[in-house]
Amino acid sequence: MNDHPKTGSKSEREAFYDKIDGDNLTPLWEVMSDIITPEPKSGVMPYLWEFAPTKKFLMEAGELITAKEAERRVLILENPGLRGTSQITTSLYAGLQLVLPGEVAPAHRHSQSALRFVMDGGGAHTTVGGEKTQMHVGDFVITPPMAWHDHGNESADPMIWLDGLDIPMLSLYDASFAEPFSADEQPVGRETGDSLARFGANMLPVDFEKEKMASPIFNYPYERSRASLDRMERQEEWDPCHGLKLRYINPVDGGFAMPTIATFLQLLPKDFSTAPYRSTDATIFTAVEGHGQSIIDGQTFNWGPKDIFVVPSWKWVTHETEKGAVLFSFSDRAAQSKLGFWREDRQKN
Ligand code: GTQ
Repeated sequence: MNDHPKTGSKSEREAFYDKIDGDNLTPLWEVMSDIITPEPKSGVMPYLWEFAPTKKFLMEAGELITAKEAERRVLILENPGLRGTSQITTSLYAGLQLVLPGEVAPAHRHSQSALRFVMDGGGAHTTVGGEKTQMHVGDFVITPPMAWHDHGNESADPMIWLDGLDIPMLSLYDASFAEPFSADEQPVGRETGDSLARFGANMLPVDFEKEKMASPIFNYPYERSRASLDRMERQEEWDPCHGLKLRYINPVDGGFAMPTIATFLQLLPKDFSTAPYRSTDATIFTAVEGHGQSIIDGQTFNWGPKDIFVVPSWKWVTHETEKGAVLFSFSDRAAQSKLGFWREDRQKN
């Protein structure tokens, strides 16, 4: 005999919730399906920032405040579904940074990892951990956690790059530390190109032992990555969902170049349409070359060079292009993979 046990009425339950509320207790069964969802449920919205109008606003900001006064003169790309949070996705921050000719963005360091993807301009430099690198359009540059970094522009043109940081992840863990350097610029102690020579030739210094999680290479020049795609294109072996897609790696262990953020460069050949794809890592894309169209969760976004768009977690995406295109992208896949919950799904044709 299994008599249904006697339980409380709705009002008795509510009275109970009120009673325990003052002791900072609350019933799981009222919220369980909201917090443990059968599929990702995100406030992140698909969105595209066109480069030209955004650059105009950034140049206006250039007349309002100096890089030094601002510390970093950046317009944050805030997801329309997450306004007021400085987030482009739930776990990532992105912004467009402007350094005008002659300016210095003063040296500081923080526990957040940063990537720069160079968008526009004739040349600027960043110094990271005592080595200076020149930045050119399409270069992917890393600032590892707690590495001193300052940026400068000795060229005649304004320089704009896309910043991607794991700020929301550090906030989630309450693990943010930051400090200024004692001068605007840190001393340069290594030759430009030293780390690329040591670690970027498919070789490692013979007794090198891994100490840090981030890649010891901190500038991945576009010229090199593009040349690989160019050479591979001749083989005409396309991934149905990605075209030709490479991930930037830490040459020491083959993992992603940054501990938390995964970065990719992909080529879509002429007259190519990708098969529907979704993954749990909401992804920020920017076109480096070419024009195309992406359908994200049923919404169509047309893009050209330097436009930036965001694909939320677990929303279907397809890309297509007529004349061919190159896309750079980044996401929190590096973190999700390490933590064991990253997932992807490909629609079978
Ligand atoms: O260049 O160090 O967009 O510290 C946000 C925070 C850039 C930077 C950002 C930063 C930086």
